[in-house]
Amino acid sequence: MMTPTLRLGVTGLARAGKTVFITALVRNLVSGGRLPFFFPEAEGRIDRAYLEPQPDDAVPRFDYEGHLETLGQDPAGWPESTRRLSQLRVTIEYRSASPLRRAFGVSRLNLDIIDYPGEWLLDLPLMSESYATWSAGAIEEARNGRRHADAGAWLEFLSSVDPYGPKDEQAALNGARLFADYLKTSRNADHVLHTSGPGRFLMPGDLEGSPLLTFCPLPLEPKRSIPRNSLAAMMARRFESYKTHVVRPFFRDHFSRLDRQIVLVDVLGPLNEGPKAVADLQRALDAVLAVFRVGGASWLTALLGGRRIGKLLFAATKADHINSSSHDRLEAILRLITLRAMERASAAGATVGVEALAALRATREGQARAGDERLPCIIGVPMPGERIGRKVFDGREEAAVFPGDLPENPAVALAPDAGPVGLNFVRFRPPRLLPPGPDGDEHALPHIRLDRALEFLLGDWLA
Ligand SMILES: Nc1nc2c(ncn2[C@@H]2O[C@H](COP(=O)(O)OP(=O)(O)OP(=O)(O)O)[C@@H](O)[C@H]2O)c(=O)[nH]1
Ligand SMILES: [Mg+2]
Repeated sequence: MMTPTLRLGVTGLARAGKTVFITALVRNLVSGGRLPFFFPEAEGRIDRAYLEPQPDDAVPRFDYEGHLETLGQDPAGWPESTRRLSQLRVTIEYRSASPLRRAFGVSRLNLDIIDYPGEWLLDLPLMSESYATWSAGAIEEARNGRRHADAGAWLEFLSSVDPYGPKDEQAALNGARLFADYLKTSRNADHVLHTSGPGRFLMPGDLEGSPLLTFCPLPLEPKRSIPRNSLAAMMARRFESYKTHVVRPFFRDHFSRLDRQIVLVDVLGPLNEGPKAVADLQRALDAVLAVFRVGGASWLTALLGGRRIGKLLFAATKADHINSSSHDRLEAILRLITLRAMERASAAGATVGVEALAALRATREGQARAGDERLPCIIGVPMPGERIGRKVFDGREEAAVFPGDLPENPAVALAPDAGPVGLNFVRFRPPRLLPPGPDGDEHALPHIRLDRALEFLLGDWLA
């Protein structure tokens, strides 16, 4: 009999925690982990799990070993931001929980996952946009968005060209370069920013220098028709080519046939930045998630065909940055941010879950004395250059941090007139990976609720 394949979509904007999540998931399956709430493992029904060659020869393999090596260095480091697409297949050999199926012996399941730069996800909503609507939105964002200060040179360029004038390759090249510079500068200045892309302008991958990226938005007059051979006509054609040759295949090949999806969201970074950053996150996620075929049909999957996602888990990542007493509040805020997508999915018949997790737990909880009081804090090694108050950390010293409290009422996090939540948000070093014990057994990696996520996503398949 053929081994069934489960395609798990790990969805998340840039820096959401996809690569770390996938690495931790594979390591916990392949080398065994402490997973009390992942029942197939806890009940001892998983015989073994191993990496198989990835199914698509044209797609590079996920660099699992490389990422583990980075985590295992002394001092330990996090994997770099992802620059290209990669894929992996884990085969799980297990014994079913049902006596009848167990009688047939060991069962197998292939788990297929892809990893990709989070920036590319921003492209998916472009599929439903015309050049004119996209231009209007992007120009509005450049004029009035959070990073309008970075858009000066590009906006100046826009005021110097006539979209309805004759096409001009040099103008297209200049415009595209200034637009890309603006997107990159704002992104570098503000790591929690989610622009409306295009994603390849931020992370070109193998399209670096490609003519497919030689376009930018232009200010168009709503009812005026675009003459053939004008600059606007040329830009619009290239925008359409980008959709046809870049975005559509990316979606069709990797997202249109998912069985399960986990949406990873870094809520804490934007929360710390303030309500505008949270609103940006919400807008970007909402646009991206509208594309997926969850439960029923979406306009895009209706067009391209594909499977439907039956189970969808929303996960707030990096929960080890706050005390466990705040995890419920973090979940409540994520619920509110993704409310629309969640309601759409439930209404279409998908099973939806929400969870705060840390795929790789970098801190432990403790108490610190402040006068007579004992306050709950988290303890870890801040990355070099991180600061709390005036103290700058060297990357080796351990510190006890009061992370601060999340608001009890999640709506406060999204209220436009509220201030930032005021978290002490410090990047911590990943935990030390200890070498295998004398019997060759690998040490389990620390995590928060990764086992519950696995149970939600895989448990029923392995039952
Ligand atoms: N403390 C902690 N930090 C985490 C965890 N997961 C991710 N991070 C942090 O978040 C950063 C980004 O994680 P990645 O897994 O690289 O994020 P990504 O979604 O793959 O990002 P792109 O490749 O840029 O799209 C890491 O470098 C860590 O600093 C976690 O479980 N705990
Ligand atoms: Mg990554």
